[in-house]
Amino acid sequence: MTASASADSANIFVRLEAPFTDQKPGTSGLRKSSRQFEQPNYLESFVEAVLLTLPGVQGGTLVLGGDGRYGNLRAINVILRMGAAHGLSKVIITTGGILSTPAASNLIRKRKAIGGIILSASHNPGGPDGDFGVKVNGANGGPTPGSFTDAVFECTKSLEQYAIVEAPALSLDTPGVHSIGAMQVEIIDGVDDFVELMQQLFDFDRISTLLRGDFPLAFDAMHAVTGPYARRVFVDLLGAPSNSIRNGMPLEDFGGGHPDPNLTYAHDLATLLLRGNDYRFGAACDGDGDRNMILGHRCFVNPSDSLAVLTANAELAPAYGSGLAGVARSMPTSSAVDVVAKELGIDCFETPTGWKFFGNLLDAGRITLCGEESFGTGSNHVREKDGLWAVLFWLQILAVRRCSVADIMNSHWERFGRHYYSRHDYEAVPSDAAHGLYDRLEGLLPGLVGQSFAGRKITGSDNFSYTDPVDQSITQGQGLRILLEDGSRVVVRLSGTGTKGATIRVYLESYVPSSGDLHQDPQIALADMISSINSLAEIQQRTGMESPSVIT
Ligand code: VG1
Ligand code: CO
Repeated sequence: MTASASADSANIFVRLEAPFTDQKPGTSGLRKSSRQFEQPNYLESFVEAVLLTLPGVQGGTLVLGGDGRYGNLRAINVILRMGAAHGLSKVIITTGGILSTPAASNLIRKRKAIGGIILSASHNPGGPDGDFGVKVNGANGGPTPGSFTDAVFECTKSLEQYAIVEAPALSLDTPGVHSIGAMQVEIIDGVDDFVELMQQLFDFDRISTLLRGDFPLAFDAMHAVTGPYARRVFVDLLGAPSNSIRNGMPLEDFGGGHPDPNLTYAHDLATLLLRGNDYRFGAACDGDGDRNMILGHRCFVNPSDSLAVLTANAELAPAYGSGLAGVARSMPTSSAVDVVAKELGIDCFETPTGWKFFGNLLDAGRITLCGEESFGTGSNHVREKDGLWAVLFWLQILAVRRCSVADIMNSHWERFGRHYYSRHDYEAVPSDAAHGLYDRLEGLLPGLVGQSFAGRKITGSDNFSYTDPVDQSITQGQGLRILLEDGSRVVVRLSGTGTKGATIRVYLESYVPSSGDLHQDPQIALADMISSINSLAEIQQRTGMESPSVIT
């Protein structure tokens, strides 16, 4: 695409030959390959639409940073110059442009910004051949709602030009205050405010005593954004040995890895904990620091269970000692937390996938903790999921209870029963095949009730729809559910964060009461349901894949 430019005082208006028509944000922001973002004017088009749509840009303060992936610094430079052209009074940016998603959420709230732009494709790989992304958060610090992203998308489709100023690239090496035209650029240390918040929530002295004792920990930052945060927290403040942090240096391509903290992509860490004997606790975070994986010696904590455990033990953390207002989980997340909430006598909400749906409940004070099966856990301290927060919360519980992670899981299941859970992802499926499978299964749903599935009767089936309890907005088409008589269920969804073809996610859940067998391999406990959904949805035939690309 070519473009022509004309200058008006300091502002340059660059005309687009034709608008981009593919800038529809997904589950969390606009996520595309780095190559797509490198097309002339592509990033600029989206940023223009954001700056035209976000309330309060004139004279407002914006928080800006990213996970350090390839394209981060170029995008920061473009957004600063466009922000100046659009009349922002201030942009707060962090040294090196390194800013985790939860730290950004905190800064937006603390500095009363109009919102923030976070440059990240989260857990997707980075580099010239990887992915890039732009996430836009609002004044509450959380992901902007669907109504906002829809408006941005509409704007991109008819955009004729964008406004930008000329300015040399700023060095982000050290904190300081600069200006671009009338706009102030404040460069701050991105770790300070976040760490201060964590110190308010948890008992650092107590956790430090644990870590200085015989409690070797391995934290894998996956060469992504959490390295500097983890070093400050675990090594400098809590006294863990320096080599506790693995892959702690943020790299533009994440060292060629896939910064997704699960058993497949954080395989080295998983092996250390699940097969070795050197560590008692392991954790990893994703590209932008909002996801977490928790491991104990020979013990993997399923994220749905993690939310339930944090809820059941919340009173052990200073910040949550006075009780929880309520909890929420995304629909595909297991009901493990529901059982705990019931016992505590607090509300438990079920929302569609994606953190933005928790925002209203958090803002309204209806919930304190929330989480997703996709390794996301968080609380009302920010409006994003928070990987390091979850790790600290686990350490807080371990510091008080003085037992192993496996002990915590076993005692939890003995008290509440166990929700066997697994997610099967079929990645990079040709889009037609994935949509064909999904549409066909949706068509089958009404006829399924009363039929047998995995030896049990199907008692319900639908495409999940959500009415927000706070603003009554309705969100439809959030995933196909097949509900069985014993409370087991299968959910099938199409991912909204992939960039290659389509990703089919199959979520499987089955409950065993505390009197049942609590120690099976989930793949075995769920085997009947796995084979039933595979044949019902014709997964192998339609995807051409013998097995899922990722099993959690
Ligand atoms: C995935 C997860 C979802 C999460 C989203 C963003 O979305 O399933 O639970 O909120 O990623 O996470 P999808 O549509 O691909 O299933 V992140 O770490 O990218 O902010
Ligand atoms: Co993320």
